[in-house]
Amino acid sequence: MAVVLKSLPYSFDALEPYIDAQTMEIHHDKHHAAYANNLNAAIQGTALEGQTIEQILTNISAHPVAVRNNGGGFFNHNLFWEVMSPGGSKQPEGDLLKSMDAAFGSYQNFKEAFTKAALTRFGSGWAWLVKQGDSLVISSTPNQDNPLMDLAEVKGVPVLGVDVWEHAYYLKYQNRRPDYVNAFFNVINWDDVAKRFKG
Ligand code: MN3
Repeated sequence: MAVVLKSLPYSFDALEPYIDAQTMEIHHDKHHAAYANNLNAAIQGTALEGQTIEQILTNISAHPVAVRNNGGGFFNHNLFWEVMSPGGSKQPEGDLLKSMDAAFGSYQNFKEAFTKAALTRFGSGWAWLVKQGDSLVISSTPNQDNPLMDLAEVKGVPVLGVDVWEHAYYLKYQNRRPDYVNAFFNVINWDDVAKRFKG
């Protein structure tokens, strides 16, 4: 079965002024659509057509690089749209906050470490908050890799991710990745992150 590109769960301008409507439209309708289309082209007629995207990613080292790049891109952007929201809670709460405190000492320490991961990722990639059992760690990956992949340096379940490819911020922020990452914290949907953490 082919993967399907879902519509954004909110309008293109819903995350203004932090993420601009034009970036959201191009990012979803062009970039994310291309990952979905290219993934479908790469798996068409193969045994991978019968697998979920999670199954494909957890065994990614066995598959062609086009599946790695486009499968990662397809999954990562599905997550990215859902962990952002114009509404939702603005700070982590409950069990998620407890685990965050246990892992990093405080929300503020988490924010600093996550920001550092996003800013020090050289070139294109992602920064992640990753669930490992009941614990949390921060990592970053190049290109469209993610922590579900068997070849990831830090493996686990991604519960929050920020896209630091230039296509995610260049129209509004140009070279100012720090301003974009700082703005991202205003649109994180902690309710969705908590749901992923609960599993
Ligand atoms: Mn992207």
